[in-house]
Amino acid sequence: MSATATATGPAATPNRPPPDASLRDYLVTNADIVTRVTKPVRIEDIGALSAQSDQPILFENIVEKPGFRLCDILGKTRRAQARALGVAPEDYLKTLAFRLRQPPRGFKSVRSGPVKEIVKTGADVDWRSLPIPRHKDADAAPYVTAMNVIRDPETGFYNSCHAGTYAVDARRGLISFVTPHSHVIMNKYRAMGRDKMPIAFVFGIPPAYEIMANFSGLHMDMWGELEMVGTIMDRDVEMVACETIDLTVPAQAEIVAEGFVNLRDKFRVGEVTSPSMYHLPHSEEVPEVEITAICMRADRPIYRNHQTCPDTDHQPLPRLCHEAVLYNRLSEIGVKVKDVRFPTWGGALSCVLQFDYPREGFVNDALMTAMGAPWLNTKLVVAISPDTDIDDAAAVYHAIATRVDPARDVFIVPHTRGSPYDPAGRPIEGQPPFRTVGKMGIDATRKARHDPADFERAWPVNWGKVRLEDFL
Ligand SMILES: [Mn+2]
Repeated sequence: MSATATATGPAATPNRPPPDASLRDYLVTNADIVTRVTKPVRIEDIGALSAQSDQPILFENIVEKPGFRLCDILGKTRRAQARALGVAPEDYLKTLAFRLRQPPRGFKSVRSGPVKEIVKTGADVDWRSLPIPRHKDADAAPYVTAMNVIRDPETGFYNSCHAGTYAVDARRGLISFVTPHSHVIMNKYRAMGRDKMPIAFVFGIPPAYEIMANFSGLHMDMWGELEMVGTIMDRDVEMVACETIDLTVPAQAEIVAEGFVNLRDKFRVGEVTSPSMYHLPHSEEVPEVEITAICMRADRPIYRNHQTCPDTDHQPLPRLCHEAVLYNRLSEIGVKVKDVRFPTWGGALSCVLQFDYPREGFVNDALMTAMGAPWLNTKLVVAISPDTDIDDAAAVYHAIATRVDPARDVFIVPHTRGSPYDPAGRPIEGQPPFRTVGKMGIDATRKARHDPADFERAWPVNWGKVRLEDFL
C-alpha cells in the first residue's frame, strides 16, 4: 500500500463527510435529488409512478397505509450512487473498486436503536400491514423486495441479498433466493440437522447497504456482505439483537421483519419478474418463510420498495459491485478505465466498458474479461472510448454504427452459461431454469489502427455551453 492510500481510498473525494447512518437522514441531506410526493397516492399506483422517476422518490401520503412512507429508486443513476458513498460522481466507481479490496470493518454492537421503537410479536404480527405493493398485473400477492440477512452457521458471517418474497399471508411469505450463496448456507443448516433458518428482512437503510448486499463473488470464507457495509461507507454500522431469532440487524433501519425459512418444503410460485423485464422463469419452487416479529420506528417508518419493472433499481443495484470488480480486473490488464456500466436499458444482460488503451490487442482482452465474468449478465459487451456518452443509449448505438467494422470488430462465443432470465437462451432440458446462450463482444472504440482524427466528432460552436432553456 502506498504512503497515501487509506481505507477511505486514494480516489475518495476530499473533504466530504461519510454518508448518513440512517435512510431518513440521508433523504434530508440529499433532498436536492429526492422527489417528494405529498399528494395522496393509492398503493396500486406506486409502482407505475416510481418507475417514471430516475431519482430517489418518497411517497409521504399513501391512501391505504397512512402511518407509513415509501421510497424507491435510491440507486439508479451515477449521481445517486455517488451520494450513497459520499463521493463525487466521477470518483464513485474507483472508490467502490478500491474499498471492495479492503478488509471488512465489521459491526458495532449496540443495545438498542430507533428500529426498536415499536416491537410486535406473536399474534400482533401481520406484515401485510406494511405498504407492500404488487409489482405487476401477474403478481398474485404483494411482493417484498427488501434486503435480507442470513448468517452462515459455519463462519458466522452475515450474507445479504434481496430475495423477492410474496407476502401471501399475515405471517407467511414465499421467498425466491436466486443467489448461490443463500443456497450454500441453507444446505449448511440442513447438514447440521436444522429444519429452519433465521432470516431478517431489513427495510429502509442507506443505499450503500443495498449496493453491498448485492455483492456477488468470492468472499464466503473472508466476510459476509454486511460486514463490508461499514467499509464501503467509511463509517461504523450499528447492529442490534433481534427479538425472536438469533441474529443482529441494523439499529438505524426503518423496519425489520424477523422470521424463519422452512428448509424442508417447497411451494410453487408463478411469473417471476426478471431483471430482463420479462415474466421469467414462468414458475419456480421456493421455500416458505414464517414471520415472527416486526420492529420499526414510531414516526412514519419508511418502507423501502424496489419496483422490479420496467427499468428501475432492479437492473443497476444488483450489478454495481460487478462494475467495481470489472473496474479492478480491467485495470489489471493495463487499460485506463473511465467507466463500466450495466445500463438499465440492457435488461441486465449487457455491459458497456469505457476505457482508453495504449495499442492494438487490448480491446479484445478487455471484452473477453467481461464476457468471462462469473455472473450471467455479460451476454453482450460493448467497448467504447471516453468520448462516447455512456449515459446515452443513442450515443453508444452511434459508436457501434460508426466505429465498428463487423468483419473484424465483433466476435461471438457460442454455448456459454445463459441467464435464466434471457428469453433468447436455450433452456437446458430437465434442468430448469438453466439455459445456454452465446456471447458477443463489440469493439466500438476509436481504432488504434486509424488516424485518430477520423474519430473526432463534429460539434456546433459553443456546444454544451449555451442552453436552449435559458433563451425560452
Ligand atoms: Mn454472498
